[in-house]
Amino acid sequence: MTTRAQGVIARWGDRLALPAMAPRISLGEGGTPCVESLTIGPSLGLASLHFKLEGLNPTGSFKDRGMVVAVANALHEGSRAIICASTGNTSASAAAYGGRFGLRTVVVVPRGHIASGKLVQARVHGATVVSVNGGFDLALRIVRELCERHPVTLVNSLNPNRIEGQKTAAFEIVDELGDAPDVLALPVGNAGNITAYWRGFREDHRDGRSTRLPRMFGGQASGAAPLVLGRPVDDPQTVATAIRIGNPASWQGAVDARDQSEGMIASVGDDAILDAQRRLARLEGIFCEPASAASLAVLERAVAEGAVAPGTHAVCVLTGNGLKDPGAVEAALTPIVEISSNAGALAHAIGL
Ligand code: AN7
Repeated sequence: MTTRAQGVIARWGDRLALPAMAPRISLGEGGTPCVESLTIGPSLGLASLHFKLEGLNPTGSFKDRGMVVAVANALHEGSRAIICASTGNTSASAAAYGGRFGLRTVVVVPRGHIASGKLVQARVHGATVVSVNGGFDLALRIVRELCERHPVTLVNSLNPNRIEGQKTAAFEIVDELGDAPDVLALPVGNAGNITAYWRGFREDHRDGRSTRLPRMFGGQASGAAPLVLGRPVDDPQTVATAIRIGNPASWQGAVDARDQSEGMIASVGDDAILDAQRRLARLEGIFCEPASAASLAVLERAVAEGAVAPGTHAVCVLTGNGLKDPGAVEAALTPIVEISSNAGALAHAIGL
């Protein structure tokens, strides 16, 4: 029996397309809890709702699952440097693993649209941080071009090792719940994760580890919803900066996951995203980042529209930790009550 502390490669290595001689590295990623909803799931009439807390990975997002596999393969191939374009979480993950395993790490981010915590992570772990005057799609384009000319390993999800590592989250859900859920809801940005989950669930089903295949429900922010519109978006906008992406690299993977699973990719407004984020925090005790809350928002939309029936077993993937992006919630917080330093003033302030 392997444990969380040993990481994704130790636990799932025999089910990953990773060369046998690649180093078995880890930062303790994976093994995240699937926590049952106490309030929101019952209020939606669901048979069960679980939240997969991917914000509890070492760098605070699901990206670590794929990054460890991509970095293991980069080391195996003798690479000395890794690079990615990122809306924030990939850069934080690349920086941490690159630092730990002695690789030069370069991250390219859209200027002014990265959550503060993610940018601090990339820098504190020692990555070279470069910002571009444009969005993620531009950053990815120039990074890909650079990788064609220079011996630097691309660790965006175009790197197949990333998707391989990320599919392990589906394995864990099947393990923990005893079968696949009826519905899996998750945010969709560059579309690597929905591609990875669908692969993981199909492999479990093929291998007899699950009896069901879940319907895949993807949430895109309404200002950044290329997969909903069916065409790239030039200037995507959303408060959920992690999924501020107009031309997803894994477009076909997302469409296949949606269509083969008889699921849906729908847009949700920034207001619905922030409202879902706030209710997760207040009612369930879970602080995820805005993009992550798009999973709940899209599930709620599907229930409201009758696309998900009462009695369904659902899982929402909460992809990243809310602490990364305090700026997104600050405006809506109730003010701190200021008092002078005595018990009488305290009692008065709290209505006693
Ligand atoms: C919290 O870090 O694209 O659909 O560069 O950080 O697999 O892209 C992040 C994406 C969802 C979307 N939730 O996943 C990046 C980046 C969070 C994220 C997504 C991201 P994909």
